[in-house]
Amino acid sequence: MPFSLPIHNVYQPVDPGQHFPPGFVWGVATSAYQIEGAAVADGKGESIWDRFCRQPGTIADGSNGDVACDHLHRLEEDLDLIAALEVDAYRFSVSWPRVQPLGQGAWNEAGLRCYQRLVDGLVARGVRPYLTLNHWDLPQALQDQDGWANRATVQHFVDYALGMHRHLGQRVAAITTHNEPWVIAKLGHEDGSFAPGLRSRAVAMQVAHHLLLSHGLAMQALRADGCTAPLGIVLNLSPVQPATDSTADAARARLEDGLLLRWYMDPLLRGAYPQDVLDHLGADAPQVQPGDMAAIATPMDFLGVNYYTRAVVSADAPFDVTRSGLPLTDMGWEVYPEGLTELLLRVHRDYPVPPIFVTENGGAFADSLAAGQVHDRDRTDYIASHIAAVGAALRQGVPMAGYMVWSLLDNFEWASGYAKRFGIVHVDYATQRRTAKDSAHWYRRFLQRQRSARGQQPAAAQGA
Ligand code: IFM
Repeated sequence: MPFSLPIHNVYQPVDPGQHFPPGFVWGVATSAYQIEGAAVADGKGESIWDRFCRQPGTIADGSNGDVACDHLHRLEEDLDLIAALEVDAYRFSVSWPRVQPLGQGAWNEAGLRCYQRLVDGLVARGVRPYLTLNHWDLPQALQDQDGWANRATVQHFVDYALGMHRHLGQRVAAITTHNEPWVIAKLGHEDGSFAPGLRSRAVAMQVAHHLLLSHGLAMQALRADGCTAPLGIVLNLSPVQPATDSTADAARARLEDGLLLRWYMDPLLRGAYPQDVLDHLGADAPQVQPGDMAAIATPMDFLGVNYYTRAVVSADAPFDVTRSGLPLTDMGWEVYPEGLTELLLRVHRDYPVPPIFVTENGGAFADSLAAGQVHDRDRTDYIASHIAAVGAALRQGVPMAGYMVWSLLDNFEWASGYAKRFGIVHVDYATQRRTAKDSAHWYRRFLQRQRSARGQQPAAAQGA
């Protein structure tokens, strides 16, 4: 194998212990805009993130994803790297404007070839491709027609989903429609801190509705087209806890839980928006047409959950995380693995959930590269403790199907730029050299121990 992970003594965190069941999927995850680079190459269209990054003051370090990890020019090296980790699965996203520059109409053959090479390269190495259709980089041409706020974008997304299925055939192991619709709606259209940088709650809620509707309609269209890959959506979820036991804080926590979790889980799994949130939104509630809610509730094959931390809310002031006493990641997020178990138990208790993947989990920590090594004890502890939290949920009956580390590589962390490093593989952006951190070595050894406990070979060795 051209890329090897030299064995050296790495820090051993508390072992997550549990032997996960056969078939449990272990992976690593990325997204297109955060790693690909080649932003204007080979006929790619402009995305809303290409445009947003060019507006002064939007990105902490003034950077953008033009080069990022230069992944598309280093595809073979990165494929070897993924295989060397001995993961079962690689979760990636397709850049919609790379394959369909205007978001409708003509397809870009050069862009499609990138993903055909990626999928073929994964399959050839025994790694299962988990494809996400929308990880935020909407074609700017569609944004010029109001983007996700425009109901017409729903049908464009369905056409895009069908096109990708026809081009990639049955080689992908699973298809996710959207990654984190809450982020697109809230940060992109209400807070304005993410692309496309709009600030209207009414628009944000209409966007959320169109994302959910396009998810349901795309799943229906894909299945009608003969797609046999499991289909689902990925939500960013957290337990929302009141800062104190006051009635006001409890009410606020209930509302925030409604906006973050129930606004998405209720329509997807119960076919209706939560009434208390609709009442709170009043005139900002979205326009819903007959048949929309049934389409959104189209049964899914899996649910993806991205978990990083808990949310603590109070009625009158933002909660100061530094006062909780919990360790914080470089993003300022509390390290709270028990929140993942709590969250998984709750969604299992409250909803008829399909099998659940933790599709993202990981930590940004400041790293230092010295003598070809990165001793990222904090990140290793973070990942190990959250895997243990998944194991605890599994033991209590939650139908857990897999776990994927965010992220394979250090990458472009959206409005935070390149300063925040989530990768288990270090990227030197000046040279694009990749160096496996201790967390990557630990993850591979953990997976080896899991397999040897079950008498299994890695997927790559099985030629899966
Ligand atoms: O980097 C992001 C990813 O794109 C979506 N989920 C959260 C990650 C960390 O912020």
